Amino acid sequence: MKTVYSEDHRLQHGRAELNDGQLVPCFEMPRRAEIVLARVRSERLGPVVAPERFGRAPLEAVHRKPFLDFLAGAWAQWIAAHGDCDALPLNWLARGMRPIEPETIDGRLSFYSFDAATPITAGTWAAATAAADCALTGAKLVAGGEGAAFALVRPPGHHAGSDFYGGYCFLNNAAIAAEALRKQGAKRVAILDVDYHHGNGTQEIFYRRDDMLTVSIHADPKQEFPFFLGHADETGEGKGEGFHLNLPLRWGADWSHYGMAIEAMMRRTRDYAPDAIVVSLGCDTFKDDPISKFKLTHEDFTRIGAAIAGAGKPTLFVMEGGYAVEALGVNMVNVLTGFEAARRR
Ligand code: SP5
Ligand code: ZN
Repeated sequence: MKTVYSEDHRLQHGRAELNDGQLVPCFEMPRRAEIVLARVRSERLGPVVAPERFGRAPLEAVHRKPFLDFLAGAWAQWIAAHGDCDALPLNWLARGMRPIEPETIDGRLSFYSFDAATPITAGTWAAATAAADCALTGAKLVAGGEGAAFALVRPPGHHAGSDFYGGYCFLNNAAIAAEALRKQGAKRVAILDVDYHHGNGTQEIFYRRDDMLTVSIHADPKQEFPFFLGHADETGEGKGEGFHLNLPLRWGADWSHYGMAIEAMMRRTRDYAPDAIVVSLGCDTFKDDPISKFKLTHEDFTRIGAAIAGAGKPTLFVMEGGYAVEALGVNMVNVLTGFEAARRR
């Protein structure tokens, strides 16, 4: 399969995030993409192609305009106030407070974000739009009959919602691609999220819709970030009721648990009979991931790819999390080669 990749991901390299009570170097770093690209090449997965540029319209199909304006202008407003250091928020709304957008940059960061681990830098907007363009290029390849494609992107996307950012995510690359697939003729799209963390942004964006199935396997929000979405009783609202499936697993889950969740994910996907699949592909379920508590092995990622191939649908893989950086190339590409090997069978 083709890999869509842009070097512009390097423009997002935050210095520090708040973790376990300390500012530590960002887990979401440029080397993540570089090690995956090296593995794509060494395993001869297929050609690596540059993205086309799609502009604002496909972003506006998923995100609210004021939020996009905020992201595009946040850095300029931040350096005018504070000089050249990463922009992080310091406080958030709680129950009883009013969601009125403030004027100052500190207030606007607080208004649009949900964590202190997602710094905005000089290159954030350029990197995030390049990632969305890679996902959109992948969607175009899949809509054009490619069978499968891989958007090798960072910053990731699945925590970003219609008007909020966080969890290292600014623009929801997978949601933007899924919406583009709908506009290019797919009547139903399934978004399968296998990142360790719940895809809260993706769920929020599509929660009232029945033309997008979202399924997420993730650490139980009672234990794990993002904490406030991803419970098993969230199944959609309005005509979206029944088209959103959450499969939370407890800390310590290994293939004996995860494999059953993957089977449930693929059963629901087959019932839905989508015209295309978008996979939010996180490998932070790996046993050595520094911020996660699942126990998947290198071989388990091959199994995930094979299971997804079983649906037999045009499939776009969009990279999300995975912070055991030295193992990330092997784990990501194992999913893709597992998919291709099963599809040839
Ligand atoms: C795309 C993605 O995977 N985003 C993940 C964002 C996770 N943010 C930090 C979660 C809290 C990490 N705490 C780990 C403590 C390890 N000692
Ligand atoms: Zn994650």
